[in-house]
Amino acid sequence: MNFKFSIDRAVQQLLPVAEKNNIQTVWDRFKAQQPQCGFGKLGVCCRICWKGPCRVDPFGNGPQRGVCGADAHTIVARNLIRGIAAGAASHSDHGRHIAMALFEVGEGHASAYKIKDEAKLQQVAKRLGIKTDGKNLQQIAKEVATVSLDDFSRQNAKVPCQWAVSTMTKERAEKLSNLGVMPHNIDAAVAEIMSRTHVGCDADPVNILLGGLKGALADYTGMYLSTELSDVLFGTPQPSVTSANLGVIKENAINIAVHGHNPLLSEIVCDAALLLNDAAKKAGAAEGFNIVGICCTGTEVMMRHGVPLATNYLSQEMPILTGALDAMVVDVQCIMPSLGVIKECFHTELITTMPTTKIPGATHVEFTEEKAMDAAKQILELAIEAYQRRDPKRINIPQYKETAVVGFSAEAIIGALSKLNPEDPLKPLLDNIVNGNIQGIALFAGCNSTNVVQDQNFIEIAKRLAANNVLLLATGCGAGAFSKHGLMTQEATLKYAGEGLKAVLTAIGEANGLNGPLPLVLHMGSCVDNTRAISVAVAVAQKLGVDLNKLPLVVSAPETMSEKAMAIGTCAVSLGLTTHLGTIPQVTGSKVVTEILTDKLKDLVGGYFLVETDPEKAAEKLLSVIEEKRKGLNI
Ligand code: XCC
Ligand code: SF4
Repeated sequence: MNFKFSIDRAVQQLLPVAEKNNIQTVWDRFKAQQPQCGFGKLGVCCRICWKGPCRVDPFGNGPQRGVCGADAHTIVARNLIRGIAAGAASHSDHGRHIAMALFEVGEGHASAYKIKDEAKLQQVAKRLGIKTDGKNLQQIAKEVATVSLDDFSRQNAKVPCQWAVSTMTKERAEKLSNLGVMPHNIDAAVAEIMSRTHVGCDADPVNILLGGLKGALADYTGMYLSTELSDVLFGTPQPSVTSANLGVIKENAINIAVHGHNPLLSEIVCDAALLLNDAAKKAGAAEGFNIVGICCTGTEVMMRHGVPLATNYLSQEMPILTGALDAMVVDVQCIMPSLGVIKECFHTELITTMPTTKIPGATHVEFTEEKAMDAAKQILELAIEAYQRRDPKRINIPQYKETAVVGFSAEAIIGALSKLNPEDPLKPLLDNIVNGNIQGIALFAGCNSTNVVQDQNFIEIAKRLAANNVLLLATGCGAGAFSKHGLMTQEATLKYAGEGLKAVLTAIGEANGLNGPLPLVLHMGSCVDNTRAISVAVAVAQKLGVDLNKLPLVVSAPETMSEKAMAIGTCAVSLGLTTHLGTIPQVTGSKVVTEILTDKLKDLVGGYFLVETDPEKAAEKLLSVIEEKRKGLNI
């Protein structure tokens, strides 16, 4: 194979193992798919009804309308917002599960869970306008859960989702309400997208895209409550030191990877592993259980417990190829069906846990809030059994791992800043933005994609921005990339940060008793945790008395692929942020849609998509956006 797949050396070491064992990886399947359908890539293929599939000829020679008369603009817009709806549904379904668990705790059920962060519960209650005087924690939890669940069920369209309006700047909330894109009900916004894109409904691309913005803001609502209520139940992350990449898998331990997105089960698996560690040792594993993470579930337990990250999305098949992974426990989203095939070649037990995510070849251990601990114990037993089947001759653990300082929740960042100025923690940050030590802030988010060399865009763009004194934040598989490649370390700050940025990170680090700076990239969590970054941005904007679109803050999703990423990206744009995409979105078959997304939205909401596949050019463009925003603020 003559093209490079990944800059991750652990992946590079294991690909020949796959080849030798005749195992197809994501990259083999990508190659087998070439050339991929050009109509699909442009977004001009419609399969919405059975008169189709219809496709519009992008060169203008063939048909320009589908059988029903839909043109390229209608088709592209409809396809895009259906993706946004799926993304919003995924994030908010995750949020619903967390809210339901909190409700159960409030009712005195779900004994595996408790309220771990009382202060956060109080703070959330206050934000949602819930009176807490004289109420006990359980009551408050129940009311917070109820108000959160109202955001899924409210029928009065005049009352907006409370998690949305209470978390953005006032100007932003008003702007979005006036545009008619502020959701009143997460589920209704998703349903509305499905209904308006049914055959013979909305055909106006502008109107369709506005429906997409509303869906993206429903996504925002679901993400926000997922993060905050997870903090209430499992604790708000604080900085800790851990490590990342396949070298975290241990030969003399029973290795269990937690993979997916929802922390409800993985949290309990971590608890149970501590309880039952002796059983693992008795089975012959000197180091007991070793829990490692993949994708966002991995990130959740990494942020809260310092569980090391095995890998991010695109290389999720690799842990099995080490021959030392005894079980992979998956919940929902971003889990490749290929895992069920690949694990057949090894001893690894693949365990699905959610009724909506079953995979052929996997063992299903159903998870419920009520029986969470039982499920976790059953999973550990399956892992012990699998460990007995392990073939020592096939073990091949790439000895690559990097230190990663993680756990930068908004609270942790404000806490660190408060060591410089206890009365006004944001002031040191603002002062340094104004004096130019920090030129701006970039939030890296989103996935890996086979369309680019894995992790490369993240690393290249980040290094360039850091050298130009941009403060870097990251979530999701982007954060996974940075942690695997050693950019979440103090050494990276010393090596790559520009002088101004280095001085600021060092001042904060030393005020916090670190012998040196904060890490170069601050790990803010999983994809739903993008709202952590937004909460910091909103606080900064409020302090400056401006709306979000005025801040020298950019978002970059350089390897984006999932429908959730479409929703998050559109949400960032709706909030007023310039959002870079490093893969070509499947919309370019419509000039109208492309122009709206990359340009016209700027007038409407202040944010827009900046598409640039070349990492160097992308960094330059992001830097000029930051400069333009600074000029706008007269700094
Ligand atoms: Fe999935 Fe969250 Fe994308 Fe990673 S970043 S590939 S969505 S795991 Ni969310
Ligand atoms: Fe074709 Fe219209 Fe049906 Fe789409 S909705 S498949 S364009 S007939």
